[in-house]
Amino acid sequence: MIRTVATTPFDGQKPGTSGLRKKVPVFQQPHYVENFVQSVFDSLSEFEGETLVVGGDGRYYNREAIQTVIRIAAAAGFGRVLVGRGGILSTPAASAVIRKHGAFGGIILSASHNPGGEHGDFGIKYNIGNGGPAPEPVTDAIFARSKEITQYRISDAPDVDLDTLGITRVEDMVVDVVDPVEDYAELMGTLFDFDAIRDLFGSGFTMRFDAMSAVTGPYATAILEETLGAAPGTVVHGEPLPDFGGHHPDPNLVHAHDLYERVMAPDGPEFGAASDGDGDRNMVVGRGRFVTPSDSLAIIAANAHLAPGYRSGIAGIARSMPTSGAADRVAEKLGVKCYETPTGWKFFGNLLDAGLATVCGEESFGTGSSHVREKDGLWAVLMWLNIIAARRQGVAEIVGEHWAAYGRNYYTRHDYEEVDAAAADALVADLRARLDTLPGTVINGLTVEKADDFAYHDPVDGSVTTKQGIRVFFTDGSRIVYRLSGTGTAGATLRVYLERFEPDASRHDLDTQDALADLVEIARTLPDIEGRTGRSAPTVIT
Ligand code: G16
Repeated sequence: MIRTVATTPFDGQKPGTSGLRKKVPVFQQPHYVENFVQSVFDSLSEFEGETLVVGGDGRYYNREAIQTVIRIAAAAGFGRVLVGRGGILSTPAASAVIRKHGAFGGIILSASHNPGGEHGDFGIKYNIGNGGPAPEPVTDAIFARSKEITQYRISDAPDVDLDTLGITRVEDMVVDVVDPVEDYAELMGTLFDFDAIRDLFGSGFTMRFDAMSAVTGPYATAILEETLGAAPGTVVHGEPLPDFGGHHPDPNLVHAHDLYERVMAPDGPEFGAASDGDGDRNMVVGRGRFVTPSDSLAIIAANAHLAPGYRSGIAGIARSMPTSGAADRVAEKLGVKCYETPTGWKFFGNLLDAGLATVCGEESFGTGSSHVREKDGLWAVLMWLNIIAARRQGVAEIVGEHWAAYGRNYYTRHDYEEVDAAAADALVADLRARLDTLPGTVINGLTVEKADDFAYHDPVDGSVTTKQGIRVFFTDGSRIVYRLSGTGTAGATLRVYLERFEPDASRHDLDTQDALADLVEIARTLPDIEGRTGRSAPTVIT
């Protein structure tokens, strides 16, 4: 039976950079999930009888939320729900399933790289029919609706058995529990030279893939070990756990430090990779060389033609504004355009749909392509394996040759997490107020060339997105960017991105923090980070 339940709005159901993210207890409040999901459906139209894809990264509260989504979807009139077995679907796999099955859209339960567990983070994100995150007009409509919602409609059917493949019904709606890996693995097989990668592993190539007890475990085990012949045990922390084993499932030098150390050891594996909570981020490290996400994007773009799915070349590259300019140099050489978008994968959707870009990437450990409309951790890892297999070179050699050919963009990001939100807002507002007076100023020997607040003009739909980050450019080609994160759940996170281009190959082996030391100092003092936030050092450096 379908019931109509009276409700009142909750404050703050505003989707951020990537969906609504809050602490688990916030989502556990009566009506909280229901209100948001109903607000999503109320913001859409003409989905009667259509298919909705539902799945999540397996974190705490995943199963409960999925049952609620299914009941509300049935009441709203969807014809079919495709849900991953065990409630599991990585974010890129959900995107692949939406596209392959021509679904109307999908609901993904995840807070990505944020910690999970009873007191950890949870999230709900709506993806549209192209498989990508809902664009801003849709998320704005959802938020507006959430502020005026008075009722939701929900089926009182019993829980669906999420662990058994096959079809059941909730009211008139078909619920199809599907294998979460199958469609995704099949897609990967069409893009990459699996035979060459199989030969690579067959010749004794060693790898360690850290799934961080998050969603990519089943995907990596099926593809790397069972299909491509990587040695059993290549995938570690391969079982998705509700609390990610108490770890922070964020593949970077801080939270995947163990992997980094192991690959850097002389007797370690030749190649290491990790993915995040929901499988869309990736970290790549070869013996003796960590690859920054910005370099990874550039190297993937320069070598994509080595993979069968990209043999005819790429149409263009897109990167988020804070991502380094390394990809721009590749685009120039390839004679294609490099688009610069605000942070957030949703901004790539139009470019990919219009065929303007094939490969996209972000400094926040995200890379992907037009095969889906999300960034894709395992895709990036398979692309690297394909490149390594085709070039018969290790990661360090590939990176070294890339820098020799294009120059090196030294790059680092300094995060100040959980700072007082008002102080962070004031810091950015103050920088914004100084934009006109900064050019010409000499700070620690570097002259400011120009400064602005990044605004994006979408070339496809003409929309304009403003206030996407303060950029300070120096006459020597260096750059500092300040922006506030849109994915945190406590206080504010100030991100400071620093970059300097070094064409001289004899200076390509400096330590990144040393190479950027003068910029780091300027970045700290220019907005007086310590005075305003009380923080004398960043909490995370990547
Ligand atoms: C999300 C977005 C990315 C963005 C990242 C960091 O990633 O999809 O596009 O780069 O957040 O955003 P922010 O700097 O605002 O915290 P994920 O992996 O969390 O979905």
